[in-house]
Amino acid sequence: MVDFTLTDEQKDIRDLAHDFAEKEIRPVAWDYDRDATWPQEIIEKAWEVGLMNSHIAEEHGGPGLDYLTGCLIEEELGWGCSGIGTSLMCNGLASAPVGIGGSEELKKEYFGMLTEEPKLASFCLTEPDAGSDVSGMRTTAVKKGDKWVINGTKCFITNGSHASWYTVYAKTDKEAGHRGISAFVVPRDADGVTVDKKEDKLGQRASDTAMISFNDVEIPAGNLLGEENKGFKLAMMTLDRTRPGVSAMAVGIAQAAFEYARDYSKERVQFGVPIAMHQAIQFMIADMATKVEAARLLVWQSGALLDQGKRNTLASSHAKRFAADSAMEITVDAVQVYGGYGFIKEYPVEKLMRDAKIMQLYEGTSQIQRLVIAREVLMPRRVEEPAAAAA
Ligand code: COS
Repeated sequence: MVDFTLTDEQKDIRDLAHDFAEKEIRPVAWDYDRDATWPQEIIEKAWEVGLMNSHIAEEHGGPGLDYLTGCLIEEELGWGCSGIGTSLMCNGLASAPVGIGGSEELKKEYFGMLTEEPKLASFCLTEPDAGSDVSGMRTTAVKKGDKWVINGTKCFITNGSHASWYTVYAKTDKEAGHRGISAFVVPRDADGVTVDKKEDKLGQRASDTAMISFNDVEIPAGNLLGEENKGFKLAMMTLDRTRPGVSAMAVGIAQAAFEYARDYSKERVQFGVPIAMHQAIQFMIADMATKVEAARLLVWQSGALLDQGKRNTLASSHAKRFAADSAMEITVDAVQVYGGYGFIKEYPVEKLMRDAKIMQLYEGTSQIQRLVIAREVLMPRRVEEPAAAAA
């Protein structure tokens, strides 16, 4: 039986997140966007009410929520403001490799940092010359006695300026391509870690995006995540787990744009009637509604598969590709429904259009999702991996 009914607990958490988005995020979101202000106060409040670190298991101090419930939270926060939502949710991305490959000691120490205080962590994969092509990274980690020494530069790191620790990917065998990458936990206060630059962005301006350098950074041997040279797979397994959530955030943006366009079309009068009476507008609103529904169902499917302990690579790429592209299309159409006013910052939808763009870029571009989908559809591959455990 297929049943899309949420449990009472899931409904309660979704309502909590919606309420938080409506009361704490929406009233200030446009100011934060204009000024690119860091939402520290909102992070502290969200942490206080239990909306952060949803996947961290109870034994490590988190709520241990399932992935589908995490998606419900992300959609609502994305509906409030996806820039602030990205800042709130980034701990999930940084934590996932620790949850999959970290030792018990690492989980205790680094998850503890996030659950005992409203602290942040970042995921450092991308480099100036290695975006979609992860194997092209140049950061290195060299074993010296009981330490690893890390050198390199990572870019586009969400929450990078404010993180207390980083999950860092580095080459441990330069000749071995994707089979020569390993992942590590690096504390922010280690000698040689520097935040070089904060990016000035088109959208999601309340989120922090930074360039981080690691200059002869020494970390204990035990900070290796999983096995040496298995970091590429760890990154792919991480993205399988986090793409449902980021897709949910795209659904949140799309839902917000749809609601604004729907309501405005009933108020704005042209040719003597509300523009919602014109079929050209009705069809745009109808297409927005269908895309939001379809994207949400793909998101739920990709999260539910994880909760069933099943591999969700194909489902999470379907969700990410469709939800991101739909959010872009819907926000562009929302601006169109608003007409000239849609182009003016005083009205809400141009921000949503700018915010939506990053959904087609981060955590794998829409083209990378199509690549994954094509491979999974044309040449299905058996990938052995542990069942999807909570972080
Ligand atoms: N889970 C587990 N293992 C996986 C996997 C997954 N989802 N996807 C691939 N693998 C494994 C493969 O089985 C293969 O294993 P072997 O070494 O045993 O052969 C290995 O990883 C390499 O896979 P593949 O040949 O598909 O790798 P490619 O170099 O062709 O890269 C893409 C694949 C392009 C899909 C990958 O590099 C990618 O996702 N890039 C985008 C990265 C990204 O999202 N960046 C955004 C920044 S993070 S915010």
